[in-house]
This record gives sequence, structure tokens and C-alpha cells, in this order.
Amino acid sequence: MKRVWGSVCVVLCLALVTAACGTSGSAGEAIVIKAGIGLNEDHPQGQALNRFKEIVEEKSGGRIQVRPYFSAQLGDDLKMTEALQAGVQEVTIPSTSPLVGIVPEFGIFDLPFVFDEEEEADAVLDGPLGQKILDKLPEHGLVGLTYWENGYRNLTNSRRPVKRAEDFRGLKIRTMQTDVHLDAFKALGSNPTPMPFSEVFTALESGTVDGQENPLATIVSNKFYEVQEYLSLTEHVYTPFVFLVSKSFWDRLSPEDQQLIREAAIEAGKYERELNRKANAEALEELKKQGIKINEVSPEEREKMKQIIQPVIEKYRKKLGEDLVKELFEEVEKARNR
Ligand code: TK8
Repeated sequence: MKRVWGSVCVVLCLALVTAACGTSGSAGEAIVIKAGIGLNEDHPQGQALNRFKEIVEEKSGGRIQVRPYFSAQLGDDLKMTEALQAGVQEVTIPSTSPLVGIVPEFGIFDLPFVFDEEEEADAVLDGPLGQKILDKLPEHGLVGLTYWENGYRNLTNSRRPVKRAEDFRGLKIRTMQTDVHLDAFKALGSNPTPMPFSEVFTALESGTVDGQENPLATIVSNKFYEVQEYLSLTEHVYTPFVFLVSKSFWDRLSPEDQQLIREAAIEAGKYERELNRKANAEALEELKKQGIKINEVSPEEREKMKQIIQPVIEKYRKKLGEDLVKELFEEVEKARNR
């Protein structure tokens, strides 16, 4: 009998210790990072978030725990960013585009037809210009650790293949919440409607909009092909993700833990870019299989689209700052000649 009580006691004590570790207040408690994204777990971004979790938990010996939330379970990009500012969520990895209301300079990454190759984007984002914009985040309660890849965006719609610049005319297109894209699609004669990503599928299904634009991996992962007839390989803009941490959370971490988390975000980001580039190629095959009608856009027509959008670039050269936009194009040029 005594022995039975002994083991019950051991079990109870263990349970108490475990419970104490899981709650806040005591020294040596686990640090918990709630990390949310808008995309699904099967998307390269979702897989890389899982990789981030593995790295952080392994390197910290389980002292820092990451709880990933996918598919906008914690809200869309803007809502999660606001939760970081309020200190009720620790990490999110949104597109930079809807953040232009917080840091307008992110708008330079919304300018269409800037990067010819993904490697140019890597060089600019990972270089001094990318860092300069990350440096604007702390005054808004956010810390930006690094950029991940969303990638080249392509247009899908339910009305017609978009092969020529004129084919954009009259299409109702969902865009991200950024003025540059609104103006660019207006210049092409379409009817843009800004909307959070989490509402896009339903808007396409119900016909509230005719189309949307996103990288191929997202079109597959979110099954947009189920509610869209045409995919046009416009590659009209490359947009990044930014790895954000709540500043109030960040400031409570030791410099060692900050370093650990920063390195994990960068390492998982390298993995994400790799995976995303592979996924885009496979996505095209998958989309063919799914029966969406795919068309390419000739270099001549892309050039025409570029010409039509040029006044928008001029407008934002002034709005975003002549020097900043100049720096962007100089950095791209440098990357191109490397
Ligand atoms: C996911 C978004 C998405 C973006 C969009 O949360 O909104 O279209 O491309 O990837 O960040």
C-alpha cells in the first residue's frame, strides 16, 4: 500500500512541475512564441515556419517554444501585425504590401517589373536597402528580422486569358491593400478592389471579383483554380514577406535569445526561398493537371504593360522619395551586374 502511495506522489509531483513550467510567473519558465501566417501549412511558407519552430526549439533545448498557426487562424496579415504591436502575438510573416499603412517605404517593393530574377530580389532585400526599411519598424512596435519570399505574382481570372495589355480592361481584380497596386491596375484599365487575403477565395467564388494575383504556389495551395478559369503568367511584380516580431516581446528577451531567434528566422528563410522556387515549378504542372487554362505573356506585351504603368512609377518616385526609389534601381543594377 505504502509503495502505491509513493508512486502516486511521484506522479503528482511530476504533474505539478510540468504545470508550473507551462504557466507564466516562475523563473525558468518556457518562452512561448505564437507565430501566425495567412497561408496554409502545405505552402512553402508554412513548411518553413515549421522549420523555424524546429530550429528554435532544438537550439534552445526546448526553453523557447513556437506554436505555429496557419491559414489566417489568428487573422489576416494586418490584423496579426496589429496583434504584434499590441503585444498579444509574438511573430507573423506578412506580405510587405499591406504594411504600407505602417511603413510607407515598403511601397518600393510593390513597384511592378523591378526584379528580373529572384536573385536580384535576394541581393536587394538582404542588402543595405532592405535593412534600411526594417530599421523603420521598431518605432511602430515591430522588429523585422529578415525577408522571406512570396515571389512573382501571376494573374488568374474567370473572364478571359490576359495575353495583351488591353486584356486587363474592365476586369475586377482583388489586390493587396497597397496604393501602388491599385494605381497600377487602374492604369491598365481594370477595376481593382483591395481586400485581405483571407477573403479572396469567397470573393472569387461569389463573383464579387473576377480575378486575383498571387504566386503559383499560393494559387495551388489555396485552390484558386477551383474558382478561376484562366491563369496568365504575367509575373508583373515580385513581392516579399517580412519576418516580424512584437517589439514588446523582443525587448524582454536576453541578447542571446534574440540572436538565436534572429538566426533561426534567417536560416528558415533560406529554406523557404529554396522550397518556394521548387514549388513554383511543380505548381505549374499541378495547375495544368487541374485544367485551368494557362497562357504566357510575350516579352513585347510585357513591355507594353511596363510602358502603361510607367506614370505610376513616376508618381511613386515622388511619393516614396526620389532618393529611395533611385537607390532601389541602383541596387537592382548592382545585383544584375554581379
Ligand atoms: C498571405 C498573404 C498572401 C499575399 C496576398 O497572408 O495577400 O495576396 O500574397 O501571401 O500575405
